[in-house]
Amino acid sequence: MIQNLKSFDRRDSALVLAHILFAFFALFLGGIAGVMQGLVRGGMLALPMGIGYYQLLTAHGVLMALIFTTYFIIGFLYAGVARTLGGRLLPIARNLGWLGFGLMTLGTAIATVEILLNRATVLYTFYAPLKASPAFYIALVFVVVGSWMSGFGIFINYRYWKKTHRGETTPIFTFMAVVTMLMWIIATLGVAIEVLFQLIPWSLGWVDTVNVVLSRTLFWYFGHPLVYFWLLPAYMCWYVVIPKVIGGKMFSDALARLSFIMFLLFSIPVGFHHQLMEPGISNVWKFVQVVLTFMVVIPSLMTAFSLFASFEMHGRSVGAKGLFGWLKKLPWKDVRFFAPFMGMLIFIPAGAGGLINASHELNAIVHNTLWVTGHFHLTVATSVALTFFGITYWLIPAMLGREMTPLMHRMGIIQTIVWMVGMFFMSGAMHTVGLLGSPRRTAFTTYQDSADAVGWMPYHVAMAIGGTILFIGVVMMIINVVMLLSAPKGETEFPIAEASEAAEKSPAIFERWGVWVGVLVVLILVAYSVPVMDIISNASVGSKGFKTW
Ligand code: HEM
Ligand SMILES: [Cu+2]
Repeated sequence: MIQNLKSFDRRDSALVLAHILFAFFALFLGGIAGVMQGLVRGGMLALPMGIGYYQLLTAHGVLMALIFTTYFIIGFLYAGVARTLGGRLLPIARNLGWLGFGLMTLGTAIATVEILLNRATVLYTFYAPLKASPAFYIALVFVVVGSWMSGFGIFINYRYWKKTHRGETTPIFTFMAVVTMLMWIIATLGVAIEVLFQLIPWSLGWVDTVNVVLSRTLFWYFGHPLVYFWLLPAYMCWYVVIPKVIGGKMFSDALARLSFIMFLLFSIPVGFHHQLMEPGISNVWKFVQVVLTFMVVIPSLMTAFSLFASFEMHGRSVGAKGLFGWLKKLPWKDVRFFAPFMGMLIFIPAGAGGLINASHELNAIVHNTLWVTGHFHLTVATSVALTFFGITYWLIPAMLGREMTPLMHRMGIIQTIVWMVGMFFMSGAMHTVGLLGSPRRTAFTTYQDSADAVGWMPYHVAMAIGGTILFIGVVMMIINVVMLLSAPKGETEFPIAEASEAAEKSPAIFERWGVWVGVLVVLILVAYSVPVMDIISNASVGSKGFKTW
């Protein structure tokens, strides 16, 4: 049983809040870049002061996909670990958390300066042979190593708890946090190798050329689990927090843990589904990794089932009748529920789009078009972002010993609706115009008035309108955060649900990390060793660096 803690240790709150507020600062800056991109592509804005479109796009991708997400996630995980492992962090975990924060912030600052000085206009995927300044790549190392420090802090705290609670099952929040960080560390090894052994020596001029296919392969070995690094914390909210917010129970503790183990196994050996159009990788290995990719459907459907089962169970327990009567029993006016629920809903079309992207033949149609951009603005920028916003509404007051007011619930619900409307236009237009062939990552152009490109323009205008509405949503969220910081004093719970009495107990095998990491390593070796040996032994001449901006 989890003790019901009234307040957090102030030192833990400070660590958590530092991460959360930094995340929202990044969201704000990234939002400014985003709306400008939309307006440029809609033909409504020419960038002032010599700012380049791709420079802006690099800033947007880095700030949103890498900084906003990572800071928020680490703050959220630390808060939950403190909450579920006895009420406060071990001093060493807290110190590692601060060390991680410091390193990541140093890295973010350097990277931002390099992007602003136009020395790193390589987009957030920093694909070779685009070549940024060495400082940009070194900054990335700081960000990654910083996040490892935070991961180690969580592991140490977990190990200590295990030692002092022999035979007990780890609280599910911490279990999930450990899975998330384990996956993150194993995944970031790929990008660390790419940056340390390929990009930094090359950008410093120690070597002339870079093996491009290898660098992209290492990137996507990391890049797909990156999306699961965003998603798993959102799932943690859906599995563990939401049932408590609605006043119900988790459908099954064991099912939730099993799905996390499956996400751990099937999110890494699958990076080739981002490289389906890449020459230099044989179709056999693309096929193997696509099969592994589709395995993720199983835990995804388990998750969907579990969530709706817990909604229905709760509704019926308070007297809901009929097939869908339980829907009416959900707390629609509670933003802690409403925002993440909208995120869940959007994950249905988002996931379906993902299956399209991962299918070789269909990928050929959508690859590198705005369809893809539309897709991940549903996944990360809606499902994940709205869930993180939903968490913020109780996390900040819980950290500060404050309390939300009904006005804040209303503001939050309006913010969520604004986001949904903006995304409907922006992502809807991106999906459609992508199918018509409009490329992503392209500044305004009509290709000398080519008929096709002119036909795309109305959709680009819709994109710009949606982007503007979304930017209003960003500003509203920032206002909400400021309001939360100065909310009236009071008590806010950190909602953690218990499993329903009818549910099976979780088997101990779920915490045999050696087993799961072992299986994962085998899967990674199966999926990657032959193709990577191919890429290395049949390497072409390699590419010198290009500065296209
Ligand atoms: C105000 C809200 C937002 C607006 C107006 C916006 C707008 C845009 C636009 C127009 C593009 C595509 C540009 C192109 O391909 O030429 C883009 C790309 C992107 N956005 Fe957003 N976005 C917003 C929020 C977010 C959020 C919250 C995230 C993630 C958490 C995000 C992540 C990305 C990423 C990763 C890219 C791809 C960058 C690249 O291709 O290198 N965006 N965004
Ligand atoms: Cu992927």
